Amino acid sequence: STVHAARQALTDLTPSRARVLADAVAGLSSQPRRLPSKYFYDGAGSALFEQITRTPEYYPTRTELALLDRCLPEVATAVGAQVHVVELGSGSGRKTALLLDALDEPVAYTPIEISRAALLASIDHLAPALPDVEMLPVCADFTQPVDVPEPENEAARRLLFFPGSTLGNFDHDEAVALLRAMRQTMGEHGLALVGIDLHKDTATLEAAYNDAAGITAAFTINLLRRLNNEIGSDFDLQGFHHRARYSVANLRIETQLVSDRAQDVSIEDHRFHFAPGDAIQVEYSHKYTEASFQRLLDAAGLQVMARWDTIAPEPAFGLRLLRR
Ligand code: AVJ
Repeated sequence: STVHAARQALTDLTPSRARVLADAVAGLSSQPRRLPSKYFYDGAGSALFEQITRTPEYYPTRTELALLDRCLPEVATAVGAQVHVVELGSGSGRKTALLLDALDEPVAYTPIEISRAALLASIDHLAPALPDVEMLPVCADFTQPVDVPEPENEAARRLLFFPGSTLGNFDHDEAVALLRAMRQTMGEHGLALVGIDLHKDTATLEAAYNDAAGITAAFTINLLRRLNNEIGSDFDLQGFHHRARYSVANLRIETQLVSDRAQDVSIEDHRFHFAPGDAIQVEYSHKYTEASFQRLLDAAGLQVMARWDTIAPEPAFGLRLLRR
């Protein structure tokens, strides 16, 4: 079956236990303490993220879906026929379905996703409806170099798809490195469609990362559960709480796990002491201005070919079609 074929074609570069362990120990040994946000996304974390996207406070997903609906016909015209879509952090593939539907003869789809469970589920969903699209899933951390599989149709033009403002999880230098790598992956004639959440009032932003039902808090705490399961750390899941605040100076939501009391955490031979109120920085979600995004593009050697922005009173969110 198509599904079976997709599973067979899976390129599996899931981060190893040793890698997760080394990153966790390095991050907790540094000052300020931090843990990489990419490790939010195990099977449970990806499922919690999908729940976040359905909370009333988390506006980015529904806002971007509506914006995609408006802009995809123009994107399809700009990109032309015979496209190989390469998506970074593809998650559930909900936005991909819209994109592949809008394109003229998409020939291949390469989702690059760190959560193996989310990746396989997305292919199981997408493949049956798109029998003519070659599915080339890659389970990998897209911040590391990834060889994009070559589709059978070698003439296909690449379209990189990076929605959701996932770019916002990276600081300036990381974002520039990622955009440069994307520029390379696009090739001379490729394009990229990138979603960016835009700077707005603090109340709207902080509500989006502190939903009343507590799903975002559960998503943040799940990082500790994942580490306990995978690398044998002994974080007390009841001993830390989620905190997400908007820094206007840095144009980003800063999400932390804050220790409720004095406690020690062990990972193999390493011991980490936390005083009450000590924080671990776990996620940045940058919100862009025209100028802050342009700075990244200039540093990466990319140009805006077309742009779409939401219209007030919708929350501000943008899509940018990029070329070299
Ligand atoms: C999936 C990375 C775009 O940063 O807004 C949602 C993840 N974290 N709520 C974001 C997230 C907390 C989300 N991205």
